[in-house]
Amino acid sequence: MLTEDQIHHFRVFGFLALRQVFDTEEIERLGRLADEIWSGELGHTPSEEEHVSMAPFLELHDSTAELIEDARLYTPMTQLLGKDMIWMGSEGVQGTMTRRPYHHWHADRPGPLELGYLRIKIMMYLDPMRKDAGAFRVIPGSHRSPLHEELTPFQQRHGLEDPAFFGNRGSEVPCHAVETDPGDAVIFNQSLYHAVYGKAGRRRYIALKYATRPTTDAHLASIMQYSPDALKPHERAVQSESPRLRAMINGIDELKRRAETL
Ligand SMILES: O=C(O)CCC(=O)C(=O)O
Repeated sequence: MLTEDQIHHFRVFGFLALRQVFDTEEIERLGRLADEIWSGELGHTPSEEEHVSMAPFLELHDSTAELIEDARLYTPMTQLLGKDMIWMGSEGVQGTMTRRPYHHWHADRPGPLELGYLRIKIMMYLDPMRKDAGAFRVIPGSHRSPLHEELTPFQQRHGLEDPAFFGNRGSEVPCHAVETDPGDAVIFNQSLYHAVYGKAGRRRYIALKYATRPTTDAHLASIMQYSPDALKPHERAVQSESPRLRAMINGIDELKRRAETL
């Protein structure tokens, strides 16, 4: 359960670190299950240098799917997104999504139209992350106008090999590095500008995504633009008997039909 202070922190800065949500035994078990899923799906054990990115991920195994509705994550999500929130899918990544030692500054949901539709991603790093060794860096408050729009040049350049961000190297942009240990969870608004520098070692993470239930065509258009697969939830989620998961999936078919007519 989030406190009022934590809710304010999230609304104002666009992110929140929850410390030691899961204990060592739980996180080690999750790490073992994640390794098993990666190895099983790939048909081999990934080497330390190998980049692996799977979505959906938690949905691939009964034991990991439980995390989606674990009260320690689910309850904070309902506080921030409402009890009628929807499930947007999960990711399991070893390395970075860019397959590079860095992931330059970007927002997952950029642009002024996106600021009115709250989507949240939870990052759970299975290995310790430090500022210059793979930690999740954020520009606090960049999920809000006018800072968000002022950072548009970052979004335009983040795919380049060695871009300058207002004359700075990416790793020198003023920011807050959310250093984490396994068991911590980082919650962020997907319109927040974030980056990663200095991937070290295996760098494994699991991500969970939730969103406010869409109520307008603009919300649906945004989902279709950035994450159309979220409207096609994995069979394990669709077949689930769990009231929480069912509530998060409920009505998605209808939303998908509406979205397809836009
Ligand atoms: O690799 C990470 O820790 C961050 C991933 C990221 O930037 C994203 O999911 O948008």
